[in-house]
Amino acid sequence: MNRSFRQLLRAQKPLIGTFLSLASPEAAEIIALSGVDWIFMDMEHGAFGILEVQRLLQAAGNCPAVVRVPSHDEVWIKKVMDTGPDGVLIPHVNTPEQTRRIIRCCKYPPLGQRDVGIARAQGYGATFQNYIENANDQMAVIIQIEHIDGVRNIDEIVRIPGVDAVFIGPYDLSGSMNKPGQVRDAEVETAVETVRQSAADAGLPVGIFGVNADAVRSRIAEGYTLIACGIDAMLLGEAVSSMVKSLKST
Ligand code: 3PY
Ligand code: MG
Repeated sequence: MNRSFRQLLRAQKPLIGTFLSLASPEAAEIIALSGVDWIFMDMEHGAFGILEVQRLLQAAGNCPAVVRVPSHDEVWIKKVMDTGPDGVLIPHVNTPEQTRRIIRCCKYPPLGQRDVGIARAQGYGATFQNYIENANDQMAVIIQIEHIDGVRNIDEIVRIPGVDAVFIGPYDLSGSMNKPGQVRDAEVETAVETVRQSAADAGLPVGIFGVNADAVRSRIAEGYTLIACGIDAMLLGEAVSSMVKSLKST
């Protein structure tokens, strides 16, 4: 049997993925065919809604996909989970109380109280029982730490049952420290390392975002395993721009 994304995540070997921010099933398909280990579908900043997410997941096929929900709102979280992603990523988690509430709506009993729907995740009903019995084990719940308040509370947050991984958002974290965009600033780096160490001590996989390969290479050596590198729109823009520059300079 194929291992689920959550099981791959728990094996703590590097998983290299990239951001999908364009509401394009073709872009999802192209990325899925590119050899990535996972796709980070971004509903928080990407211009797409629930139906687009479902189409993007269909286009991604067998490539694991994690959807970042736009907010902690239970309505968003349950709708996204019912489209059948391999994981959900919840941005801006700052407190243990928020984390407990998130786990409550992401996990079926006994870990939580997830709503019982019948949608794409449950094979539109055809695989309902199997999904209900296995979703807690197979669908990853990843919380994102990206504010200094979350860093302060990290030791308690990582010990809440049901948290499957921690993902660091260095950009928002730098903003919360009044250093927006300074992701390699020494104080921001110390905060990032505090989160990584705390999650590692709790036995959780840790992920991080970087805009390109140079930004994430050292993170892999530092023990991060859930790597989100680059954004589809930026990658497209950079590829076209470098082609145009090379032709214009000849
Ligand atoms: C951030 O860096 O704030 C992010 O959310 C990247 O995932
Ligand atoms: Mg962020």
